[in-house]
Amino acid sequence: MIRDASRALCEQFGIQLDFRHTEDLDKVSQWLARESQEFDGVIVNPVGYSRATTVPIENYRAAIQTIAHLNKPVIEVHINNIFHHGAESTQPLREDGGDMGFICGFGLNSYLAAIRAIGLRLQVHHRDHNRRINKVDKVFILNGPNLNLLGRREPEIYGRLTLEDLARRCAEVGVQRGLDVEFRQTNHEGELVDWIQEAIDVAKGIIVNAAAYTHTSVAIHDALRANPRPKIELHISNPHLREAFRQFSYVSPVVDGIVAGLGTSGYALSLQLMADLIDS
Ligand code: CA2
Repeated sequence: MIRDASRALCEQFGIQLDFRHTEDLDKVSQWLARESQEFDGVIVNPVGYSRATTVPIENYRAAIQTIAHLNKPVIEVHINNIFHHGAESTQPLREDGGDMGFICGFGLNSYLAAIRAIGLRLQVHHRDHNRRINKVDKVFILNGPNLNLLGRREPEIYGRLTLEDLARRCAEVGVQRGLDVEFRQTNHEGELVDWIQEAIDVAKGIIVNAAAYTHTSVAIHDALRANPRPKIELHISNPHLREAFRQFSYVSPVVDGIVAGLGTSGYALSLQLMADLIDS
C-alpha cells in the first residue's frame, strides 16, 4: 500500500523509487553509508529504533551525518504522531547539524508529503492531480513570535522568503486545494490562544507555527487541546537538530501531525496534508 502509493507519486515527479524494508537497523546504516553516491534523497522511517537497546544507533547516526554532508535531503517519517505515546519511548533522531526534515502523524500521507518535499528540493516537474473541486474550507495558519522577521534575518536558518511572500504562496496553494487560508502572525501568546479558540467556530483546521511558544506555552497546549479540528504543528527548521531548549514541544502531543525542517516549503506541504485531514 505505502510502496504502491509512493511509487505512483514518484512517477508523477519522474523520481526513481528504491523502497526497502528491514528489521535490521545495522543494514540501514550500511545502505546509507555505502550507497550514498547513488541516491538524491532519503526518506527513512526508523519505526521504534530508540526503544531497541541492541541496535548500533551510533552507526546509524554516523551514516545519516555522512549523507547530510553530501547535502542531500533526508526526511524522517512516521505514520503515527510519535508524541502521542510518550516522547521518552520513541524519540525522533536528534543528530546535530545536517539537513533533516521530520514528518509524522499523517499515515501514508507522511510518506507522500516527504516525496513531495524531495521533489521540490530536486526541482523536478510534477503534475499533482490531488485537487479538490467544488469545496472551500477555511483553514487558519497561525504564526508566533518573531516570524514577522522572516526573510530579513538569519536566512541560513529560516530562508529568504518574507512572511508576506509566504502568505501569498499559501493563498495560491489554498485556491488549488479548495482551502480559504486565513494567514496570521502575532508576537503575543494570548493572541495566539484567542485565535486558536476562534478557529473552533470558524475554521475546519489549524496549522500552527507557534515559534518559541512551542517550547514554553501550556496555554497554547490547552487551547489546541480544546479545539477538536484537525491540527498540524509546523516548523521551518527542525527544532530537534537545534539547541536542547527547543527539543521539547508543548504542541506536539495535541496535534494530529508534525511537519518540520523542510524550510518554508513546509507551509505549502502542510496545506496539502490539511486538505487530506479535513477530507478523511
Ligand atoms: O523553525 C521554526 O519554524 C521555529 O518555530 C521558529 C522559531 C523557533 O523558536 C522554533 O524553535 C522553531 C523562531 C522564529 C523566529 O523567526 C525568525 C525569523 C527570521 C529571523 C529571526 C527569527
